[in-house]
Amino acid sequence: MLLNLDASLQAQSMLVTAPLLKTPGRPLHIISLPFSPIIGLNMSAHAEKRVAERITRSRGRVLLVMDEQQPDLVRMLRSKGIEVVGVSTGTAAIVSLQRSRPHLVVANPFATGLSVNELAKMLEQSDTGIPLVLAGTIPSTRENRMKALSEGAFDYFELPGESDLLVKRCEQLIALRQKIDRLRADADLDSLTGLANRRRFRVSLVREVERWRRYGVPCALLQLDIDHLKHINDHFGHPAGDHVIRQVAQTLSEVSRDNDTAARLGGEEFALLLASIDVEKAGAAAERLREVICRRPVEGVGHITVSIGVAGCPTSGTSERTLYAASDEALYVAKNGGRNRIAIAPPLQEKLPGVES
Ligand code: GH3
Ligand code: MG
Ligand code: MG
Repeated sequence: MLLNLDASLQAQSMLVTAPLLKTPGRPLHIISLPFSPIIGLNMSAHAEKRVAERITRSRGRVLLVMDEQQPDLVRMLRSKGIEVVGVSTGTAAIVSLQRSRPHLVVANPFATGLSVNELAKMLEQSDTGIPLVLAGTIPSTRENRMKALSEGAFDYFELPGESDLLVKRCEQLIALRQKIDRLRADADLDSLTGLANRRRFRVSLVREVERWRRYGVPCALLQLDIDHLKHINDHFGHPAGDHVIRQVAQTLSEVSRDNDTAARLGGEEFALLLASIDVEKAGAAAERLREVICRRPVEGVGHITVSIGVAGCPTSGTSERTLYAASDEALYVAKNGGRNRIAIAPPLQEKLPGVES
């Protein structure tokens, strides 16, 4: 947890009693407090955890759907650097799939409770389109292979005789799957800052609001806009303006937790979607974020400021559209109030009756 919310309990209580918090405005380029990160030790531990996770994620993951353990096959796959994330029977495969997020499924077509057709369809329809390969002890005749291909699998291999061929095919399909994952990740990134782009942000917003609808888990949306960037561009040049944008992005990325989404929505506008957090804590987090950004000088430019609009789900909106609109309105309030401040969207009850949530 990088935004030290606990340290800002005082600010939180202020937010509870004041739905529209405005902090005193400070003129541009004047504050020169030393940069005191909210990140400190936590930051490196967090970064280390992320690196470790990335390394684990970069290894191929295979889920085996078989009635029996397959020690020889598991050993062969491991010797190629492929992790076997589980061995489950047909009926348990769905749960294992969600939990282990494999790159590839290898299934015995005769495993208990398994319909190859259904499994293939389910894998294809999953978010990432996970390929399926069949393997078992019946002979790999032309007929059996043709049946596997017709049912949506990538081939059928006879065990144990064709284990080496199966492992080769696993390596090939995992490499392809990882390439698709990389391309997809790139397509979701903003090229100037490396943050999520608007497209990726929309997906996250839908996911978080859905989590509220299904499980009652709150979330909050911060919309952040750099103050007077036009002036900075005019005064210091466009590359300096780019540098400002990148530094704000860097701070956003440093303060986000794994389940948060930091995005550049376009130009000098950003969003930080905070998962599992109520609007009071989000307000305190926004205030700390504003402080961190304005204390951290940008090389060649000096101190910069940002304005932030905060809206909580369900407090200020319970759909993607209304939550976004509420944080947008709050940002407008912060700008109009003099910039270098945060504003929190008012609770829905305070709006006129009949206003859609
Ligand atoms: P405000 O405090 O009202 O937000 O003022 P502002 O100057 O930041 O906002 P305004 O909407 O008037 O202008 C946005 C500026 O942001 C102008 C535009 O050139 C600049 N901008 C947008 N995208 C980029 C970019 O990618 N790089 C740079 N350097 N500037 C950008
Ligand atoms: Mg703007
Ligand atoms: Mg701006």
